[in-house]
Amino acid sequence: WQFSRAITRQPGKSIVAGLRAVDTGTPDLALMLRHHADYVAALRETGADVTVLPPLEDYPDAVFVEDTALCLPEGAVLMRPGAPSRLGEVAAMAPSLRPLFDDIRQIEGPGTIEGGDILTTGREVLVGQSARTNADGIAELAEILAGWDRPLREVRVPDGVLHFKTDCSLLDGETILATERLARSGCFEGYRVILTAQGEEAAANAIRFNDLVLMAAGFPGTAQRLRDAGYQLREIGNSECAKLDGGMSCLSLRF
Ligand code: CIR
Repeated sequence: WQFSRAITRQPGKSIVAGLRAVDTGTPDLALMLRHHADYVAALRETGADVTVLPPLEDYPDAVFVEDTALCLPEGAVLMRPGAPSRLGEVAAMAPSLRPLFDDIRQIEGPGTIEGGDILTTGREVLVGQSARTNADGIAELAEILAGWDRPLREVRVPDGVLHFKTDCSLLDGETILATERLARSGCFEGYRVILTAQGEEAAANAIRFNDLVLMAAGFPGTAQRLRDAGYQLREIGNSECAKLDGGMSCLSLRF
C-alpha cells in the first residue's frame, strides 16, 4: 500500500456504452470527470507521481485501468480480460508501462484474468475466480509469480459479484476491508477484517494509497468504522462509475 506512482485514464464520451450487470442509468460524463479529478487529486496529495492518460473512445470501459495489468516491484504482468470488448485495452496500456518496468510479462491465453480479481498483500497474491477470471488465466499468472517468489492463492468470488476486489480491499499489511458475504467464505483467515456496514457492500472497493484510504462517498457506517480504526479517509464521489460496476480500485494502476 506504499506507492510512488499511479496511472489513470480519463473517461471519454463512449463511457455511456460501458459494461454493466444491471442498467441503473446512463453515466453522466461531466460528473464522472469531476469525480475522476477528485480521485487524481487525492492520489497526488500523498506525494505520488500520477499519470492521467487521455480517453480511449474505442474502449468504453478503459477508465477502469486496473483490469489491464498487475504491477509489482518485480515487474508488470499484462492481463487478458475476460470481457471481449476490453481485450484491446491492454495493448493501449502497455506503452505506458514499458519505460517503467524492466520485466514485463504477458498473459498469453487461452485463459483470461482481470486485475480487479487480484489483491496483493504483504504475504501473498490472492486471485479470485470470477466470470472474468478463469482457472487457466490464474494458472498462467501463478507460473509468472512463482518465478518472482510470490505465492498465489486462488479464491472464489461470490456469485453475482463482478470481481474479487468489488468486495474487498487491502487497508494495511494485515487488514482487509470486506463485505460479509465474501469474508464468510473464510478466504481472509489470518488477516484482520473490517466488515462493511449493513447495506453498504458497495463501500468495499476502496484503496489504501500511502497515508490515505480512498473510498466511495455515501457510506457513512463504513466510513465511521474506518475512522474508528484510525485510517485517514478521503471520500470520493463514485455515483457514475458505480453505474458501470466500478469503484476506487478500478480507476488506477498503483506501484
Ligand atoms: C466492466 O464490467 O468491466 C466495467 N464496467 C467495470 C470494471 C471494474 N473494474 C474493477 O473492478 N477492477
